[in-house]
Amino acid sequence: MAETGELKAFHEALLSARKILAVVGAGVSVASGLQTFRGANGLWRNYSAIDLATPDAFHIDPGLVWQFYSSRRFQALRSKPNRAHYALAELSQRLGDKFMCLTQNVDGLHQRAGHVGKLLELHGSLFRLKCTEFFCEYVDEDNREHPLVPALAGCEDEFVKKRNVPTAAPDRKKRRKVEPVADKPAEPVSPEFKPVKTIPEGDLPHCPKCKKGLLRPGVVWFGESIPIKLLDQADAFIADTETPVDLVLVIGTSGTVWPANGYVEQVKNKGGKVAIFNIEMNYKDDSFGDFKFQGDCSELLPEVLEPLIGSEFVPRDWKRR
Ligand code: BJW
Repeated sequence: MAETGELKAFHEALLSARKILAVVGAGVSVASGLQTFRGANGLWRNYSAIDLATPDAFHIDPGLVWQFYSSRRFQALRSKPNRAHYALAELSQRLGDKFMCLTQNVDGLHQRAGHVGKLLELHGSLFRLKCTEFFCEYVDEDNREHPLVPALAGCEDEFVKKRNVPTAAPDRKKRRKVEPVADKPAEPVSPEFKPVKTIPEGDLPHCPKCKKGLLRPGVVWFGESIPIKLLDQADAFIADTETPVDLVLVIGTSGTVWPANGYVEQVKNKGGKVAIFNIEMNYKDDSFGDFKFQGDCSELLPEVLEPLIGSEFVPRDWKRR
């Protein structure tokens, strides 16, 4: 936690900010049991999560990439929002249009915590499905079935200690909706090497509209463009000189991916203050942030945002790990 003087200065910036931007990354969902991309946890069956998040990986082996995303969908569905998600959701409710959250996360936990208003999922959603056929525009915006097809059953618990596996284990013969059943979020562990099964393309999810195209996860992979509509909304929020963004909260992200990291720079270059919340102070160089809060953001955010959000916003059934 920051020195008292730094916290006081941060609170002054927080309370006087005309608009606030949050740029959020995978670290925010760690307390919910989900893993980050980079570092020791960014592995899936000995593949780098980064290498699997590319159009090339999907082109070369869609079965491999689908198993990775099927596992991620399952993990996200069975996890619960944590205190960081609830703190940001409360901020969104209190500040309305004066707050925008740019999340790089695709797990849907912000919405499940009650986030309202300007929440932009820059990198898409695990629960959106899109057809890969060029002329087919099929999109399923909110599909929470698991497994999507029988061939995708069996790769659910890669990162999960056995004691946290839900009592209602997935019925691999039937498709079903996954309910979050564990009070305690699953804890990520280093995955051991397990060979990945080969799935013929015909057994993967296909488009119900054109009946031809392979479906893909509606996420934004490296080299793909973030939807222009989202970029325009983010630009408009930051470019508005009448009501500038005076503070950007950079939460649980390594800041290595563009354009998300570019928005932090833009606010800084326009004279806004930067507050970094991270378990490790690895964001850019040492001099980058005006305020630095090192630690688990699910612990830090509710505390440092308290002057704006109060302390009564976390649901009663939320359990600390
Ligand atoms: C905690 C914590 C706790 C842990 N509490 N903290 C060369 C130079 C510059 C740019 C480029 C370049 N070459 C290519 C580019 C552009 C490229 C890019 O940025 N590449 C860089 C890697 C170099 N960007 C793109 O390609 C983007 N598109 C684009 O630029 O389009 C241009 C275009 C225009 C028009 C037409 C065509 C193209 C798209 C980027 C999409 C990124 N996609 C992914 C996958 C999404 C789907 C999925 O989830 O699977 O997004 S990759 C991956 O990285 C994922 C994440 O959202 C993203 C960011 O990662 P994040 O969230 O920061 O996670 P980590 O793991 O890196 O960090 C976690 C942090 O949490 C760490 O700091 C921990 O310490 C911390 N932490 N526990 C607080 N408890």
